[in-house]
Amino acid sequence: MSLRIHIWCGMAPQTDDETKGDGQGESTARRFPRRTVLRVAGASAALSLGSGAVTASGDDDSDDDHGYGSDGPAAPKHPEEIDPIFGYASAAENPCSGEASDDCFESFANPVRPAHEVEMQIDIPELLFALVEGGGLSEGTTGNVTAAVEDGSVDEGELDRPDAGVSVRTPEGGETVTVREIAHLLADTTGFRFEPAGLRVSPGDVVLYSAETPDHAVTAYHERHGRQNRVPDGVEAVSSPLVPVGGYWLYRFEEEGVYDFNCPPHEPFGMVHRVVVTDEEDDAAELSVEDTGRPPEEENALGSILGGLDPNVPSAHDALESDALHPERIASRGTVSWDDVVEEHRTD
Ligand SMILES: [Cu+2]
Repeated sequence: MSLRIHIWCGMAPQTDDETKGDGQGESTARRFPRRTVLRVAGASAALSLGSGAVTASGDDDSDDDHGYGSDGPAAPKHPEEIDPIFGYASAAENPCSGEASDDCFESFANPVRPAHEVEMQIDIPELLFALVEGGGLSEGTTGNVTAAVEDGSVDEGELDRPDAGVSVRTPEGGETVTVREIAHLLADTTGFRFEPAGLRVSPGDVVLYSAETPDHAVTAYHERHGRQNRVPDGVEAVSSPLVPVGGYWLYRFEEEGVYDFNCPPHEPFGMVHRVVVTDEEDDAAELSVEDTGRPPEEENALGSILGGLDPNVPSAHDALESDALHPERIASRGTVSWDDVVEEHRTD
């Protein structure tokens, strides 16, 4: 696999003192940011391309500020309409970027104002990548740790030599962490994720997709993408481009029914998303699946990029078949977190 993740670049260290009562987690957290759910502070400004919004529909020739004040942030040009296939993508600064609120939604011009936000993230501790890079774990330890966290919590009784130290090379030099610490980090790993994974919207609602880490896109399971059709009848092959970090993609959901999406670079790691379009909280339309192409991926390849440490995250197929993402559950709850999907998978 040729995937490269330069996980140390531009990463704002984040402390999290959740220790799970083992007395070890806190010191680890100081040395290694536990999570890489990346809030790219400053990165969006660096990436701002002024008026360099891109639009598939090409109608970016208006000169007005489309709802941004003259002294506001670099004004992305918003289209009057969102393309029914390609939506509307922008590399300009995202006014919301993980901070969804009516205030930031109002930063968008009325014709394209979103009502919901979905974040595209990576939740893999940096230390795990450092372990892979350094090759510091033996096969036996890898298998033991993977088995001990299979249900999402660390069963210390299952760990062989939990206090044994493992050397890790970091940009600062070297560190030693214990097997126990590695197990807790693995148990907390949920991989590549849309958050929320499941979302209910009303017909006509616009959804803002915020790219918090690189290489994410939002692509419908559709015959014209060579996949099963998993969108309402008549809906075209919806897709965003790859959305640059700090940028965003807008899409308006018009047809009632269930839309299944994946992030093409990360579908092998289970990165999927379901939108239920309905006005009825208690009466979600059923998912319609036509066998027009490949079904969702049945295996999750996260273990292969983590040197064999496998956090037991569901595959694309298993996530979309889960009770957690059942259309009726999404319709009644409004949102379903990826954490719920992972938890169901680990404890079933
Ligand atoms: Cu992705």
